[in-house]
Amino acid sequence: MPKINLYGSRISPFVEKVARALALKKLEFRQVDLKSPGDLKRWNRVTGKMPVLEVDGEKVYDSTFILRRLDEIQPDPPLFSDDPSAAAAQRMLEDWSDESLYWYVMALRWSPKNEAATIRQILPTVPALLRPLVGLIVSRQIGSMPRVQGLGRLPEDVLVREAGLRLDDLIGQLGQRPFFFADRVSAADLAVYGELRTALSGPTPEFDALISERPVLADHMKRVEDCTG
Ligand SMILES: N[C@@H](CCC(=O)N[C@@H](CS)C(=O)NCC(=O)O)C(=O)O
Repeated sequence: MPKINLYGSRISPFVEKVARALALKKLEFRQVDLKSPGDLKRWNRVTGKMPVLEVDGEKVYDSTFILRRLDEIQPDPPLFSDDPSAAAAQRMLEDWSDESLYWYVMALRWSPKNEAATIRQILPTVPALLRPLVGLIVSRQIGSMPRVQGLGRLPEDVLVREAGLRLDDLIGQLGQRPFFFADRVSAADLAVYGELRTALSGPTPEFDALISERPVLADHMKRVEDCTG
């Protein structure tokens, strides 16, 4: 059994995605939580982002690269379909979830109405002495990202409406299948699950409402949980 450390907080959808992939493959791991912003650069000198996975001393960054590495370490069960066209669709959905859906979640987490709740959620993982400073740094560095990306500039009602339409598209892509493009869970399901879990983690009541209006998504999340412990 390889010795595996997962660096990062599970508030991050990407860390959650990796933790669920490890559980699916029944790989034991130690979770190392974020304690200060400096941890990110220490763990990952390339992008300074979490998650980072350490496997027998070898570090891999980026949830997508990590999942590919996990398929090499433990091929069973695979994280993509055996059917090449379904696997391509799963890779594209994984990428869309990481690179687009993520920003809807971020934009609502850092909206003027939700920013204080988001900071309160993040700070408990930081030592008390560092909290005032970290609050300021986090809101300047992370909170400004959705505005730079663009979605964070939309009026809140437009953002919520569009987020709902994206969730409807996910339901359309799921169709009658239990998982995206297949009958067994893939990296696409884990990526979407990570985003929806962060969206439901407290600071964004708008997502609570959007997802409770769409029970198909809650059912999908439950299926992912059932196979990832
Ligand atoms: N594409 C990356 C995204 C990772 C990412 O954006 N992580 C965020 C947390 S949700 C982070 O570390 N942000 C800190 C920063 O950007 O400084 C992945 O899939 O791992």
